[in-house]
This record gives sequence, C-alpha cells and structure tokens, in this order.
Amino acid sequence: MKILPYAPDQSGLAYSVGTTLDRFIKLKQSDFPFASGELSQLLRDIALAAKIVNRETTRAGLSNIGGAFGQVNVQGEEQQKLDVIANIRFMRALSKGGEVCAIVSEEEDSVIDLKNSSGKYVVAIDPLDGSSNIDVNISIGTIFSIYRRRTPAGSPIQEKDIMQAGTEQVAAGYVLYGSSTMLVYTTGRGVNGFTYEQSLGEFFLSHPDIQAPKNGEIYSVNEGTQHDWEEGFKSYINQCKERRYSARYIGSLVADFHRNLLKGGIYLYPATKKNPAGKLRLLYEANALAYIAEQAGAMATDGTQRILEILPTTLHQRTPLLIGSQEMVKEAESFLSKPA
Ligand code: FBP
Repeated sequence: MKILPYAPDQSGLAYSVGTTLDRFIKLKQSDFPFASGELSQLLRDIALAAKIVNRETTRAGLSNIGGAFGQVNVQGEEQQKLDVIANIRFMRALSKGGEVCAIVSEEEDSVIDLKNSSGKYVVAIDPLDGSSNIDVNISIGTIFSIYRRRTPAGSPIQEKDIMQAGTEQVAAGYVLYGSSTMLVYTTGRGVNGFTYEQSLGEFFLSHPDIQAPKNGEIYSVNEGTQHDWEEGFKSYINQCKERRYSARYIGSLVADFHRNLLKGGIYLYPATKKNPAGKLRLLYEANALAYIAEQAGAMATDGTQRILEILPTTLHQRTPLLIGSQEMVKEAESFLSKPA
C-alpha cells in the first residue's frame, strides 16, 4: 500500500477559496492559552445571526419587513421592523449558543438575563445600526461588544457584570450589510475582516490585519447639526474644508467608520444642544468601534478622554464620539474646549 504526503495542487485549476471565519477562529484560539472554545463558539453564533439578518436585509423590499414597527424604543426612537427582527435574531442565536449570561441591546430597555447558568460572557449589541437608512437601501450594520462576567457563572447577574469600561472587552466587532457583507472583529490581537460569500454561506478572510492610516482627508459629520456645535468644533470642521478634505457622511455609523478605517478619515458626533451628551451609545456603539479602532492603530475619544476608559453608569448612556485616524482625532481634540 503506497502512502504519499499531500502535495498542494499546483495546476491552478481550482483556485483557493481562502480561510473561512470558522477556521480562522479555530486557528486563533491557540493565541489564548486558557481558551475553552466558548468565545470561539460565541463569535460563530454572532456570525450565524449576521447571515440570517443579511438575508432579511437583502430581501427587505420583497417581504414586507420594511418600514416602522409601530413602537418606540427606550431611546424614544421609532423602531423599524428590521430593528426588531435583527434584535430577535441575535437574541435567539446568543441564548441558544449557551455562552452568554446577559445581553444589553439598543432595542431592550433593560438587561436581558438569559438564565444560563454556565454563561461566562456578557454581550452588548446594536442589532441594526443606521436605522434611518434601512428603507432606502443604504448600508447598515450590527455592532457588538463582548465582556467576561465578573461574578461567578450561575450566580445572579450583577451591575458590575454589565457596567464595565471598554478596556475590559474581550472581543468586539461589527457587521456591515453593504454592497458586500463583511464581519470585522478583534479579540485584542489585531483586527481582521471577512467577506460573506453568499453562494457558499461562509465568511472568508478578505482583510487580514487591518491597519488604519495614521492620517486622512475624509471627515464624516452631520453638518445639519452645526448650529448646535461649540465654536472649537466649528473651527475644526472649517479647517477640514479649507484643506479641501472630502465630506462623506452616510448616516450609518458602521459604514462611515468602516470607510474611514480603511481609507483614513474621521467620524465625529459631538455633543450638541439636542444631544448634550452626544448621540451615540457608549455600551453598544462607541466601545466596540473604539476597541477596533485602537487595535487597528486608530483612535477614539469623547473629545477629552479615551472612549475605552469611560466607566459606564447607565445602560443606554450616550457619549460624544471622535473616531478615526490618529492624527486627525488628536487634531480635532486640540480644537475642543476642555471641561473646566
Ligand atoms: P441607530 O441607527 O442604531 O440608532 O444609530 C445611530 C445612528 O443612526 C448612527 O448609525 C449614525 O451615524 C447616526 O445615528 C446618525 O445620526 P444623525 O441622523 O443625527 O446624523
């Protein structure tokens, strides 16, 4: 009986499809000596829910799931049907997975206790970001942060399990439902992006080890709120214009962040008179993207401090957000008045 060592095909007849997310997660698990596979499974559960939400968003126009749901969420925002569907899909995947003990969601007033005695992780999630763009076929996203609970598994969920600073994240990521669907995440060892191959139902590694340019010429801000801006902020945006930077604002944080992460740029949502604490939510929008930004060599602040160092006090608390290329965020910060 002849035994030959495997020789990878050299004919080029069957091009390599690349590394699946599953395989990548498995490969990277060895980076964590005490890894038990639970975080890996949790990431897979999120990827599965993302595939289902991707299917829903791409078919939204055909299946009567566009438009308002007829309820407002704890933020006072009108919920879109897809907001609710995405929330259900991620909740279900995370509860079935078994690794998660509690969920904080933009669409839920309170912390959701999954009554899962072995769950070691807490997930904070914005199931569908960019709700105002859902019905008009513009890129939208999902944002997630993962923490290890502080109290023993099986014991009652406590505030300290939830109110953790962004520095305590063990993983974070986003899904971008755009011209192609991508999942980008970090576990604290760099940032990797995966593109969804619909026909195979798999995410494949397409953007390994993302490094954000240190500087850029793109600024993303809703100029419609400029009447509410402080003078320093107005001066910074005027300087961007004087320098002929490109103004790019999709109105979906994930999409604006993703572009600027790859091309160099800054997304800014300052405190305004309408939103004196800023608009974006700390636990399930700003923290995840700040972790990814820093892991890719970019930066995220509220204008005075690192987003990741802010200790949350309320579930849906908001924060001003300046996020993107390091040089641009540092410069924008230098224009802002410092709290007394
Ligand atoms: P949600 O859609 O999840 O509520 O997210 C907030 C958001 O839509 C961001 O995606 C976006 O960057 C920002 O708000 C847009 O706000 P505005 O319409 O005030 O510019």
